[in-house]
Amino acid sequence: MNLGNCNTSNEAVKSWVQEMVHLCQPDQVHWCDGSEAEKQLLTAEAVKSGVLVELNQQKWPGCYYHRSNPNDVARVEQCTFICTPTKDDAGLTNNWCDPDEMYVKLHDLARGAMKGRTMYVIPYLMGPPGSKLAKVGIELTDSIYVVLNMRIMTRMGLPAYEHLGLRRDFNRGLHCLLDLNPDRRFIAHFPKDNTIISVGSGYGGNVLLGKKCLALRIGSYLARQEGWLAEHMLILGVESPEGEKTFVAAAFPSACGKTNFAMMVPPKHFAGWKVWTVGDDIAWMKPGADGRLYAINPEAGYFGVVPGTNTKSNPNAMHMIRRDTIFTNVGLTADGDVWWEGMDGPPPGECLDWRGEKWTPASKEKCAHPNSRFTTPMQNNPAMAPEVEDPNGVPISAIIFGGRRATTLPLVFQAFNWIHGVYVGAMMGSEMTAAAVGGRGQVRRDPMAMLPFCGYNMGDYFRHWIRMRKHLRHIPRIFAVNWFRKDKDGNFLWPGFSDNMRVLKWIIDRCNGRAGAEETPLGWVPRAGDFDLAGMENFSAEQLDEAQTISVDEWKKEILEENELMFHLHDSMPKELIFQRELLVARL
Ligand code: SAT
Ligand code: MN
Repeated sequence: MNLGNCNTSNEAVKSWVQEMVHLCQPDQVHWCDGSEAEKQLLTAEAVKSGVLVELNQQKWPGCYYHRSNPNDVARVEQCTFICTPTKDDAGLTNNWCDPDEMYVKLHDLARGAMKGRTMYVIPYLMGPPGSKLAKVGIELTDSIYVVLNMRIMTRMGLPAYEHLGLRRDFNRGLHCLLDLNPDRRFIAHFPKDNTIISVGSGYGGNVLLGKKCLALRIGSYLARQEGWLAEHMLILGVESPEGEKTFVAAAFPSACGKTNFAMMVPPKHFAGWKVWTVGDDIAWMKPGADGRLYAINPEAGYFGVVPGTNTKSNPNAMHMIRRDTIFTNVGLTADGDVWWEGMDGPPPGECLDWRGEKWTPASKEKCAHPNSRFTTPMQNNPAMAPEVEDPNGVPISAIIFGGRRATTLPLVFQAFNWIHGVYVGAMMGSEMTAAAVGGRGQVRRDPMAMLPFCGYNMGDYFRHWIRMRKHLRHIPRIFAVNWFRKDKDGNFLWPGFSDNMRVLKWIIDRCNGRAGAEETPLGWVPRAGDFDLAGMENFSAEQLDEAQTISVDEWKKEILEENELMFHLHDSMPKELIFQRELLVARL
């Protein structure tokens, strides 16, 4: 079979592509180089075939629109598998399948699946060129949309081949659209083989294989073997008016405002302060020679939730997505404009909704899908940290765990020490969002926001976290936050968005030994004077107290709800975490 105009001399890459070409039988093979000319060519092709719609180029230069199949708009956890040699290796929080069985099933589905189509070979690098933490993947796909998104989300083409050289340790990713039948949708990971096969979906999280599949599921597996951490965390830097920069990493479940937090503009009161974005979704972290924990962002772009994005919630994002952006599943007007719930300004009189149906402001349905997304290069972010290209990464002073909780969890507290912090992260609960198909609003345990993304047994993952402590001499402080607590009438107790800077300021002051706190059963919390509320309109110290309330009754319930996870992971749960729970009960 014709391999086309192959652009690498790496024999391992060539022979694997050959094997997959033989399996999928595409009409053509296109080896992507990541160039501007290639982008132009593929974009034109995607517009011609209707995969992309060109937006009004005056208003949205370089921007395009895509609508996915209505049955294919979010990650599907029930179709996601970790195929380790034993079920125990994957653990009860993952779907497991025997690798041989899964290979047979998926190769059967992939056989001849690209007949009449083009196979694109996407070499991509996760992480800054030259970084010891960076990894190479090759994704084979028959979706031109995937190519154009991967081009934004990763460093595609030459940097990948250069990093790989003649080695064979690249991630092998195969993606076939098939006919998008949800019954034949599988996202399967083979951690031992550093391999991913995704079939039957065209949606971001299922098919941009560098992101959740490689950077988190396979990444977390490799991280444990190699002594580092692959986490579902944003990375940001806070710069004081004096020029001191403090970096923090923060884990939140999908669609809980990670991108907004990572790109935050401090409120007026914080004149001279600046927040820099290193990453908005994923952190790869490893202890450095100096005993500090260093983090890189393996990605090169943002795949962010669109609804609710406006000049108040995220002014930097509004600036950033004005150009070079692919919008997926938002509303589209006849004159090439886009709209979504929560955008600035009034809605259009009439447009097409995310399904392509006529929509007016009187419609009952949402115009944009709640999980509609923008894909944008990080270079467009006016607050992108220059350190994002540093192969050594940035030193992390604080790790923050957050969830979406209407009750129980206070606005902020600091864990007593590393192991206590691991317990706090491990027992995190959050209300489910539109980022995954299924039970929206229900609280579920989402340890370290990694429940859908940990590529091996969650108990072993906690143990790995506990062990990392030994490799660190300057231990990041660990915090828990909850921006989403509500009063009894259902109103949010904390304004959030730019005011989260106040919480962040207390956190970095704690790390730098400057802010006070008082001890509570949960951990250290700011006292009235430790927390800067100046310049807040309509917000009083009493409201802060309410947001910070620790109710023993609510916590009794919370600890009982942790049982589900404790039972689930009983065989592998580190005893340290069971002791931490006993200590919490004693303190309460
Ligand atoms: O859809 S993605 O998985 O890429 C985003 C997310 O759920 O965090
Ligand atoms: Mn995410």
